[in-house]
Amino acid sequence: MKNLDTAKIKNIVLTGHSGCGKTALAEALLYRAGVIDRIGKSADGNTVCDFDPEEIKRKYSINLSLASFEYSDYKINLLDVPGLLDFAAATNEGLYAGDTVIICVSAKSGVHVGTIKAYQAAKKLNKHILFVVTKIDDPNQDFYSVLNSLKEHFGASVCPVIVPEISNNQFKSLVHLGRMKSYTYDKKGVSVAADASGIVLNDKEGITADSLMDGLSEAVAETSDELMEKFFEGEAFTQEEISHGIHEAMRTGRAMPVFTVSCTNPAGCDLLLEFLKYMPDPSTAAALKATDKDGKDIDVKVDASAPLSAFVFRTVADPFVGKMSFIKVITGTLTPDKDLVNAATGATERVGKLYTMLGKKQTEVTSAVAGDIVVATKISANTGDTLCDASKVVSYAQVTYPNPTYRMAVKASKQGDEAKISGGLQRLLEEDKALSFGLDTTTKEQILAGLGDQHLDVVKAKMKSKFGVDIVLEEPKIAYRETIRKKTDKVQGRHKKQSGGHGQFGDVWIEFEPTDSESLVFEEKIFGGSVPKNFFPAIEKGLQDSVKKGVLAGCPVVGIKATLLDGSYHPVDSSEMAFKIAASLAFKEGMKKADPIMLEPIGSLTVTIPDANTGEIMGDLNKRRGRVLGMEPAGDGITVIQAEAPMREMHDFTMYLRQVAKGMGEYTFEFLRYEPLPSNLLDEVVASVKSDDEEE
Ligand SMILES: Nc1nc2c(ncn2[C@@H]2O[C@H](COP(=O)(O)OP(=O)(O)OP(=O)(O)O)[C@@H](O)[C@H]2O)c(=O)[nH]1
Ligand SMILES: [Mg+2]
Repeated sequence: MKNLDTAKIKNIVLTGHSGCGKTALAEALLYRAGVIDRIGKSADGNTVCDFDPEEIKRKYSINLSLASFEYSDYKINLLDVPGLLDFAAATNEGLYAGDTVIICVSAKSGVHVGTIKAYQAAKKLNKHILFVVTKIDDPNQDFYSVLNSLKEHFGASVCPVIVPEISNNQFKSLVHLGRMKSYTYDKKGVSVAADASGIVLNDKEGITADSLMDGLSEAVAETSDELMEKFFEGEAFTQEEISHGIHEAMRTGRAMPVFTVSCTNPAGCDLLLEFLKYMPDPSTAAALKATDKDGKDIDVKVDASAPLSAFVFRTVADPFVGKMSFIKVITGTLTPDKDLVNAATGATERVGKLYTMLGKKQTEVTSAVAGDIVVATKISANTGDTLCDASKVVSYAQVTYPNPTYRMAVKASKQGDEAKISGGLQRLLEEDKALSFGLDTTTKEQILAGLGDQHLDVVKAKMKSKFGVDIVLEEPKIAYRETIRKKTDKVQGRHKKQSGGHGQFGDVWIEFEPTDSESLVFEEKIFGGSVPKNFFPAIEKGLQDSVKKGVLAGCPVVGIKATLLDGSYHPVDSSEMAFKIAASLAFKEGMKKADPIMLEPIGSLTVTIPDANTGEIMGDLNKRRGRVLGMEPAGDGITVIQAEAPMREMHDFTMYLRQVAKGMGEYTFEFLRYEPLPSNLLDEVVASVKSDDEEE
């Protein structure tokens, strides 16, 4: 690919609900641009963008893929991202790198949570938005309802530009409202144009092209004072004014144009490709948030004339190629073999080779200008790092990632594979920022957390295919505790064994009582040397060992104080070991007499949900034995609920919330404190803890 100007680059990210046709649209655009000579399908596992074996197996996207190609004299960097919420980390990385966000909407199923999420994310990042209605060839398409729904959800700046002619519920042609021309397509997506004046767009509802011109005319009028005046005086725009106005409205982001395509029987892809020229180039896109070398907040515009700075927005850990880093050049020109500074670590870094990507296919390039997106291999920088020229160090703001709330304990299915698990997962963590992995110190389990069951299922499959390790995912254990509620009288622990020769003798009287301290508190109040001082440490050690396993379910005992009051010893038979055993006998006896109870961990919960879901979520929290502490509107139809809930009831909350709030809910949940376990749950919990212990 030849060297380019920033002005000739278009970074387009394809977003939308899962299954709406993003990967198919990338395929159709590549076909129409002459980059590929046949259109692959997700179902056949032969598309350019879904090349990962897991994507081929599952028939949906799980990774961000980049398909760069030349069209006219432009370089289009298409970023195809997953629609499924489990893979939202990749979606967010794509949204960050793209300048124009195409939100795909199926003409069959319309606006869904994925559509709304894509819109909200694009708005938040100040990106240009373009709606592309796909699947117009489908016999169950309902384009004009979908168009109304887009207007209802996203307001008056939704502006139809390319709309279908539907006759007898069948798609006939695409009408370019700006040119008032209709386009009919052959099997290869090549169109023949005809005059569309007076055309009826939908014979069933009598929708005419003229009736759709209002939105378009308004958008055109807003592009200049002169046109606005004309609009208010009711004068018709000339064809040229409309055409220029649409482009201007798109370039400036005043209107959100609506296009229509079929991806499988390609139609409309020629018109869409042509329009992509009018989408902003990287230098006219919104500035990026960054901090300078002194940590001061700055805004940076894409600018080829400034010293180099480039942001690593995605990392792939490929067992064969090594590490691949997807980089967006923000300022200057990135070239191999130059010393750069990694602003995150201060380390000097050299980029060896640079590639442009077409799905999995790499083509080496010699440089990448500001605004371009390329891949570097084997660099040490990580996702989120900025590489810069030493003369001007900046750090770009991070991509925001969803919180990994879906937790599973991870184990090796084969003994001895434990080290391979952490090695493999460390690599996967580099490429997936919505994944976390670490030891739960309370339960001693390795916990893998992600965004949902499909997410962790893919991690499991990748561990097998990339690192050859079979992992097992299980519901994590709950870290129960035991404690006492009553002070005991002094309790005896006496260990005496006479088995010929040397005997064993230890005898202690200990009093047990509740205390605030989590760890055991040990005191001694021995008078007259009934137990010699040198045995005190052994007695304390005996108690310390004992509190590791309580008498109810064998869980650690917290909040207990032991005071050694009395005892006796034998000048020959007493030993440290004998006193340790005596102390543990006293402990067992003492705990039984001190009204022992189980404690369960309680977490602090913050749930952010659409207002309409509050009733249902509150009811659900009640069923989970949760306590709602407060509920506050957070604006924009969102409510925040603060609550506390037992951790044992919350394992499936991620999937539950996704289903109830249709993907629009979020939450955080963190350990807060221990509370007594309700007595009706005691038997069930004791049995489950004991069976877990037996398994080990
Ligand atoms: N008839 C018809 N089918 C389409 C069209 N676009 C996509 N499809 C089909 O819809 C299904 C889903 O398409 P994909 O492109 O994989 O959807 P996606 O948006 O990439 O989905 P995710 O990767 O899960 O987010 C596939 O079976 C496609 O062949 C279209 O324009 N017409
Ligand atoms: Mg896809």
